[in-house]
Amino acid sequence: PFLENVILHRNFMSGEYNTTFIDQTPELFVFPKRKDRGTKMLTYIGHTTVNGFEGLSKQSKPEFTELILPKVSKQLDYPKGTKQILDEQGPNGLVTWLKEQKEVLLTDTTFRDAHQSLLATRVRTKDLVQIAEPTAKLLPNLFSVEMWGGATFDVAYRFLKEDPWERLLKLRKKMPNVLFQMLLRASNAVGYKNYPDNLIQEFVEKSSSAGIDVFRIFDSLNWVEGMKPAIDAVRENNKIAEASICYTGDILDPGRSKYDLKYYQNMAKELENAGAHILGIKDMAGLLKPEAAFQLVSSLKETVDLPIHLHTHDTSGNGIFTYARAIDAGVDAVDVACGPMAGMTSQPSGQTLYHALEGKERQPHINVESYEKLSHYWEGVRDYYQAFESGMKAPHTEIYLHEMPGGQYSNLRQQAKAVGLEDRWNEVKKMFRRVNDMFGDIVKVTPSSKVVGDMTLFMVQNNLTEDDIYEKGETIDFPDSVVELAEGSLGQPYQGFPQELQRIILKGKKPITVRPGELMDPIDFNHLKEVLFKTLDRQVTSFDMISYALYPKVFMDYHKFYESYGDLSVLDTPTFFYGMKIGEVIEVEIEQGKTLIVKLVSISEPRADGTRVVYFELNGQSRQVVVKDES
Ligand code: 3PY
Ligand code: ZN
Repeated sequence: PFLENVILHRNFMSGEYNTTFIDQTPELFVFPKRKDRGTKMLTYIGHTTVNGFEGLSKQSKPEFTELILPKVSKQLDYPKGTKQILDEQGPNGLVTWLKEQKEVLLTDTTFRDAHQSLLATRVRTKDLVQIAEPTAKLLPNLFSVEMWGGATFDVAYRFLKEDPWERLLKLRKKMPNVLFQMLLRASNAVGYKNYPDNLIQEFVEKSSSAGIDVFRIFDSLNWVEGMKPAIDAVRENNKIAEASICYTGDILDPGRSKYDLKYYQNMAKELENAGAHILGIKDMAGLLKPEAAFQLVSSLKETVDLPIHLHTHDTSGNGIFTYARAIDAGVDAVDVACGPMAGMTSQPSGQTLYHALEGKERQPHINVESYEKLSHYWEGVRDYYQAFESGMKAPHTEIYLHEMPGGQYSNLRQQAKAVGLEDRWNEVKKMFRRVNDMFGDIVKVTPSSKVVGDMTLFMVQNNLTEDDIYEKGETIDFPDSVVELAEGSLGQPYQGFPQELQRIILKGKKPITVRPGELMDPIDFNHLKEVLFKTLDRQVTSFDMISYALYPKVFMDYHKFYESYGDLSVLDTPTFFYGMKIGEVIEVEIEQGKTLIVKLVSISEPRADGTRVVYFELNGQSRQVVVKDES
């Protein structure tokens, strides 16, 4: 272990020691701890085998087929891609190049939104890193790979017990040729509330240096004012600001005049003036119908001089048709996912789009057979995560009524189930739309969509009607998130929050009208560093500081978990979720060239104190761990 840590590293010995070095190689700063890695890992496996994985009902490990990794030569150089264009020509050079392309360009979202939308964001770094090099070599013509942001950050720490920064650094090494794209919730960063401006700046700077190239920035209320600090920060770091409009309502419906073409044109112009390099259209719920896509893209093309990048979700089943019409109208790039991770609440399939555009001038220049090879891998990986599937089995056109974003549908359903409303799910969906209308027909995307969801569950659970809210509202304690929205803590909704309801919710408190960031004290990073140094008992990276500032409790819980169980990112996914079967043998490569062979031999009956002894062989030596049986 000594050899791998910092003291003998050549950069350290040569004196080139700085914080970037710590950030890029945090593993070198981990010094041996008392409890060895093997024991920690066996404790985790024992615990998971006996008690199951937190949040999943306990079941014995299913049989999975072996993953099929496409063969690509390690010796073969990476073909040059968009990353080289950005690095050599800068953001403006890249934008010029993008505008010159005849064919439609593709962003692949398999590494982020696809699994956020289908599998509750649960795909682990290991399963991404294994396919990273083949993806970069087989699909070098992608515009970008969306692989970070949105919910990935939070879920990585909270549920997968892994560090999202490490994911970024590892993937970057394996994919040096294609732009990396992330979803940034403007002043909400990768969280659910507004943060101080200096945290947004620090976040953008450090994620840029760790490997993000394209920042898709959106505000959950489409409030451009709230997006400016993030856009400025991205520009300062010489990266691409893809400032986005969140599409809501239906421009084809004359009854929904709040969000009409004019509204979107105005917002696009504002974003261009605010410094966008690319204009994103973020159709987070999949509401953009084909003809609407044609009209919207055509008119935005006339309004701004920016490339346009369209993102949709295929929930209704209309995704490909929507893209085809947007492509007719000249959209520059669209988001797709690899076949087995596409469709339904995810993005439309890249392969399907390729075939749909056969015979068309703008068919993307990708090797579709390569995409199919990657599909074989993803079919296998998706099975690993079957426990997190949303249950949606067919195209769902009701989306046009309730307007829930792709990632929220399964989440809210789970939340409804957790509070005993599973049988009333149809009512929940209806109420979601009711609440939208009560809130003045509001843009619904994280975190505003979560507020609509919270209010919905609150009303259904307490059997409250809309009339009840207006009649008895003074005596009702509303969920915190609802109060925060009404007081302006997430920013300002278009045309304001309905005043009567705002008064009822705020009960005399005055709402703010300025950008929440203007009222917040900046984060004192030096102080944070000291606190973390004392608590973590190791060198503190800038990444740790940002994560702690965004999610103090989540980060600390992750840290405690790591202290007890070590680095679990090395475990294969079935073992991570299901533990082991008696007699099973697994191999765990804990670092390059160092593999542990683990066999589960037997598990004792529960003892008087409620613990069980789990007997293993570790590299042929018997080892046992004591695990509390929580059943
Ligand atoms: C997110 O913010 O996580 C989203 O994917 C919104 O669509
Ligand atoms: Zn999305």
